[in-house]
Amino acid sequence: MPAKAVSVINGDVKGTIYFEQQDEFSDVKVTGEVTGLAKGLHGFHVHEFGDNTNGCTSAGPHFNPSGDEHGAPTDKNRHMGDLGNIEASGDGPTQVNINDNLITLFGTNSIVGRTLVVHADPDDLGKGGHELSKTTGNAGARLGCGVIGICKI
Ligand SMILES: [Cu+2]
Ligand SMILES: [Zn+2]
Repeated sequence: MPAKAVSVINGDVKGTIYFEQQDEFSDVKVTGEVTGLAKGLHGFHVHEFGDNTNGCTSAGPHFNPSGDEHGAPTDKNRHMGDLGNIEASGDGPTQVNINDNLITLFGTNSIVGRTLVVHADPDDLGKGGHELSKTTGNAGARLGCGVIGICKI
């Protein structure tokens, strides 16, 4: 059975992002768009909690069930929630089109019920040498976020 989820991003930036997975062994396709981003790279992560009580801050740290360090989506050692960056052209909505082989919509490590966050700054993918590189990628403020919910297929 395929699974589908959606996150409606709100805050200083807005957007709608879909997650689709054919079965528990396949990649997750992440597609959609975000509006209101300044030109450049913006960190894009799944954070641990589906809690927006105090805005995006309440979403907590990057979703990291394996206890790894922050990294790039292509790294072996990464947080499960590390989806890297999205790149805004500064002209029109930012299209998102990511295939990820670590996040899942199935089982105990499902990202459903957690929060998707878009950041003000580039994620340095753990390699920036900043004190925050290995935890957050030093991606700065949380510009917008949305809880990931089950979506009609
Ligand atoms: Cu983040
Ligand atoms: Zn991370």
